[in-house]
Amino acid sequence: MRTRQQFTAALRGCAAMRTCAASAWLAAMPAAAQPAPGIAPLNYFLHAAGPAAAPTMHLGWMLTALAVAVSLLVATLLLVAIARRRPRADPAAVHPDSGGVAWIYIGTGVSSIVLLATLVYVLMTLETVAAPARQPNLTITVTAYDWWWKVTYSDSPDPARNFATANEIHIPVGEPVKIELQSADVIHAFWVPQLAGKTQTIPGQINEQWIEADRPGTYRGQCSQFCGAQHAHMAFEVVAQNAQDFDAWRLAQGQAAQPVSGATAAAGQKLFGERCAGCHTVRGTDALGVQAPDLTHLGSRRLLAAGALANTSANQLDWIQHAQRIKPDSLMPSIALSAADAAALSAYLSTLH
Ligand code: HEC
Ligand SMILES: [Cu+2]
Repeated sequence: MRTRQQFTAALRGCAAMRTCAASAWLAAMPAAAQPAPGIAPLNYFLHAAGPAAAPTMHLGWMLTALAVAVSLLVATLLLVAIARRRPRADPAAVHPDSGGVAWIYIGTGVSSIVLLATLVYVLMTLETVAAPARQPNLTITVTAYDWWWKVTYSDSPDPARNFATANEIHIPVGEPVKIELQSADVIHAFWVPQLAGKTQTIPGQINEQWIEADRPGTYRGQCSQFCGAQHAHMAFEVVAQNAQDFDAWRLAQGQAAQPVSGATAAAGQKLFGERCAGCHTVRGTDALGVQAPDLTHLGSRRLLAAGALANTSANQLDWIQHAQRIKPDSLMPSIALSAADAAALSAYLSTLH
């Protein structure tokens, strides 16, 4: 709610000018998803949280410093040139050649050496982040869809630890993790700025990426290849946990949904079977749809609809009834529900934790 008010206040100026259609759209938006603590724009430029990201961040700093230094140097030389302009009395005067050409040689030489050194540094950085220092023990498959991420854990010999979830990737801290990237439709790109560079997901091809987090925390990820109307609402989170917490999470996610008890939740489950099961899976039930996020442990996720909303009961109902307003063109239809149906569905969804 706070976010919406801040946005609305910030946009009041342009709304008054009647030039800003976005303000009306924002006013119609439900409470926006709050970023996890510590997440701010440009955060990735100031903080790297793992060995696949730190070298590129340092490279970014170095290139920025170099660009600033060159700009300052050029500005200074320009000022000197202005100060030493031709005498006003004789604007056509040409100075006798007093070593000016030497400066061209010096400038070209220094620029070439600096550019070459930069090239070497860039290649060394690429080499450093190309592969982790040791072989990853965990492989996660991430499949990009318009406009959400399917996250599949399938590399355990124990089938209870294999499952699919959506938009939230958990990893053990301090371990390199291999990410296999696929796309179900168009080209997207997987990017967790604080953990690694971006890698495209291309239909019909498997790309690879590795990420590693030095410390526990939540790291924002974002699709970084324009993929259609809701490209901006195609976020996800990487949650890095200590080994024990990660294992507990993985075991819990592998469980099927608990049988429901109570008439309202049972009515909600029936409704789910009729209206939602064609697209969504709830493991342990007849709902086996594969074209949409697995909802078996919906309640365990922090955000809803690829980062569009905070995951609360109210937002779940709002999303189900107004998906096309919240994410226009999304492949989830807006579903009209009577008050009784909404209550039943909500009771059922709250059992999926
Ligand atoms: C035509 C297929 C389709 C139907 C029918 C459908 N959904 Fe969805 N649903 C989707 C898709 C696709 C998404 C992902 C949308 C996105 O984030 O862009 C989604 C997302 C969701 C999410 C957010 C999941 C997450 O992890 O963030 C919830 C909750 C949800 N649907 C509930 C329902 C319920 C409840 C019903 C039935 C009343 C339903 N859906 C019917 C396709 C469908
Ligand atoms: Cu995308």
